[in-house]
Amino acid sequence: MDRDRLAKHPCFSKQAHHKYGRVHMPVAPACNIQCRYCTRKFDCANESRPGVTSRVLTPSEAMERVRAVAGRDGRVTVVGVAGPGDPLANRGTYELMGMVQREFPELTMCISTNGLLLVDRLDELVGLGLDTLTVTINSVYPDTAERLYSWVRYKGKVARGPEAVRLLLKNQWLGLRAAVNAGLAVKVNSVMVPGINDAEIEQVAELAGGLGATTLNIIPLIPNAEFAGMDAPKADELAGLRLRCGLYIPVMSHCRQCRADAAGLLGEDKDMETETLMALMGEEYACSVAM
Ligand code: CLF
Ligand code: SF4
Repeated sequence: MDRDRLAKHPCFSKQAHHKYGRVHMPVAPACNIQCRYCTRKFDCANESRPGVTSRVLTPSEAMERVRAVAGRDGRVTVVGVAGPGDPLANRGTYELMGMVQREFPELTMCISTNGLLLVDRLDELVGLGLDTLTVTINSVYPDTAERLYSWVRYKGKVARGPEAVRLLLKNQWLGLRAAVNAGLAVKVNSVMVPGINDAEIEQVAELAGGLGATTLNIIPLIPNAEFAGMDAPKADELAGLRLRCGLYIPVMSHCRQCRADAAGLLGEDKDMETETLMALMGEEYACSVAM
């Protein structure tokens, strides 16, 4: 991974996030697993705040948006796909990557995945110019994972229980190692769920750091779906866990839990409809000034 690109990535570099932004393309509606904290009406909870994406885009529509946002705003250095489902489970992700690679090779391509398909799709992703990758890994042990995931669909078969989570954990950890070995900068996201995996995230940190991941992002649970009645972690619990994990791997602390259609600097997001309106108004204003 090119160091200059990483230095301009708002998530991988804390210094960069005041100056550089990203645009997320919601081209991935389907998901191949069910996290117990996710309701499918919302953006992927592993990477996104639960605000519905304005709409799902086709790859061609997404490309129009890349031209409109990244083509006009030099601060946007990264095109990401982070939902609303799992990017690797949707052909639209790969089609969009091919288009971005041809038209905007200078932009960093970033994907966030649950990791189930990572080993299978890694060569294709690297061939399409992937630079940075996030894998959400919430546990090390199957017993814990069973409390976090209700099913996994792999190669057309739906599995539940120990068989399902063993497959998911194996693919996540093997995928992480393979992605690092392929030269990608890899971030691990862990959703902190009090009483279920909070005591295990230090082990995730140790393993991920040992395998060469670049950074760990601990995301506090946003209670939803089966976990709607649970408490989110308290700020001091989150801060303490981040400190302890920092012994093993650099820990990200500036994540904004973005929408799947976010655009601009982190935390400055507008939904896509507002963005379109602003662009139109900007054009009209420019025309009226020129006349
Ligand atoms: Fe998007 Fe994620 Fe890439 Fe960043 S977001 S796919 S790594 S370009 Fe960043 Fe947003 Fe946090 Fe994600 S602040 S939710 S860590
Ligand atoms: Fe939801 Fe993302 Fe989990 Fe899929 S991977 S169930 S979209 S949180």
